[in-house]
Amino acid sequence: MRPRRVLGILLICALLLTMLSVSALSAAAVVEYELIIDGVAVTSDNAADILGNGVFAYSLSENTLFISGDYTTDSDNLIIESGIMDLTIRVDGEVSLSGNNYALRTIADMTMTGGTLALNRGISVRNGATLSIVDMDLMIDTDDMSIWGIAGDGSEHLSVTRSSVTVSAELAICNFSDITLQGCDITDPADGVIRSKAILNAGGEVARMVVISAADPHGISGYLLGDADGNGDVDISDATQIQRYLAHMDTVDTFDASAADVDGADSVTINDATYIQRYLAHMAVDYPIGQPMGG
Ligand SMILES: [Ca+2]
Ligand SMILES: [Ca+2]
Repeated sequence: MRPRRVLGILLICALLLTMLSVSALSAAAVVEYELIIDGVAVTSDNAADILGNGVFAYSLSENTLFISGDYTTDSDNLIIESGIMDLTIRVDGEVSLSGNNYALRTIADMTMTGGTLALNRGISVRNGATLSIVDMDLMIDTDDMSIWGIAGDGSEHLSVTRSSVTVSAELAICNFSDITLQGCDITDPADGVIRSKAILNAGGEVARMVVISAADPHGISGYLLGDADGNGDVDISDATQIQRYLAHMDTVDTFDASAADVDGADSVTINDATYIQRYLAHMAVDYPIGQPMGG
């Protein structure tokens, strides 16, 4: 064989080796995220449909885990295990997750939001993380009374915003360094309080059943003084509704005589409409128009 030909073969071999190692590199470029769904590590390869059943999808660009269907497992795995910082879990529609271990454990700050999520096991928050539940309905009803509902490790934070949360478990909501509710309130137990890192019943024990209910759509309890038509804002239409009311003309279905009675005197009179007009004209009014009342 002539030397030039040998050189040519060597060059081709070198080229092939290079191509092989490039393809090996691209295979190795699969990224594994700190997210495990029922024992399956989430990677850049499977993120679009993690379990191959269309239920769980992770978007790296949105840092969001989408859940869009019911899922039941016989395994002893946690269903969702996350270490991703600031992960959002977005529930699409009404979804139920059912398993034998905790439904969810996070060791990093996480927001849950979206539709309605029903779990038969609890949520565990660890490592000082903050769990934020925002604009969703969450139900946890566990028949295994060794399982806690929504639980931290003592130094974690729980924040519930404009959401309805119903938890029935051995200890419903406990072991958080703080629990904050915005636009929602504890409605069960009736005298439930947030104290000692938990939601306690009137007897001072961690409640086994907790219901947190979203406040009215305007995010306040009761009503705004002067908001006669109940739309969450005080404007000229409130004065108009009062005038129609006094003239025995049709008013909106949401007409609120308590909100309309600005001065708290003689029920609803033309004076109340006048106070609203003065308020809208930035003139002095002796009553707290536009402020939340009642509730
Ligand atoms: Ca209004
Ligand atoms: Ca009045």
